[in-house]
Amino acid sequence: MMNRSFLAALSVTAAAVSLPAAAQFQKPEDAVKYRQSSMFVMGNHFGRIGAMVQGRVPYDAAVAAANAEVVSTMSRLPFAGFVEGTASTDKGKAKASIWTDRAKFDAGAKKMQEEVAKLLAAAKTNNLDNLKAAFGETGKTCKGCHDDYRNQ
Ligand code: ASC
Repeated sequence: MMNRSFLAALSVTAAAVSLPAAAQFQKPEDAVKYRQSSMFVMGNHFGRIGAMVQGRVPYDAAVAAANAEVVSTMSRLPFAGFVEGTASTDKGKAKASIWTDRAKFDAGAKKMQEEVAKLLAAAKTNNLDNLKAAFGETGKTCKGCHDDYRNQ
């Protein structure tokens, strides 16, 4: 039953989702922290898959798939944190070219998300060779944007 408070709650939710990214953060540092945190968690779980791919820990298909699920979820988060005014902040390493070259940056993000989707699919095949191949392709998309858009 769609009562008034349900509809009010729904419209609040819709507004939160459709607000510009900048409005989700109280200050620029929060946006930087958000994107760094989400990428940190993504990298951590990607790295756990890497440890299996590289034979540093035994291959366990269920563990690989669970980690790929986290990578997949996290892969959707960082980009809301790339708001204007956060280039070269004290803590951030983002290059200003992200904002002058935003379409290319966004295309790189999309490519990464597509490869992560393939990584998740590969993880679910329970086949280490599939996982290795998808891990390599995904890693290239991480590195590509880091090379272009992250200060060392
Ligand atoms: C990782 C990680 C990255 C990528 C990149 C791949 O585990 O944190 O940024 O892989 O190093 O080349």
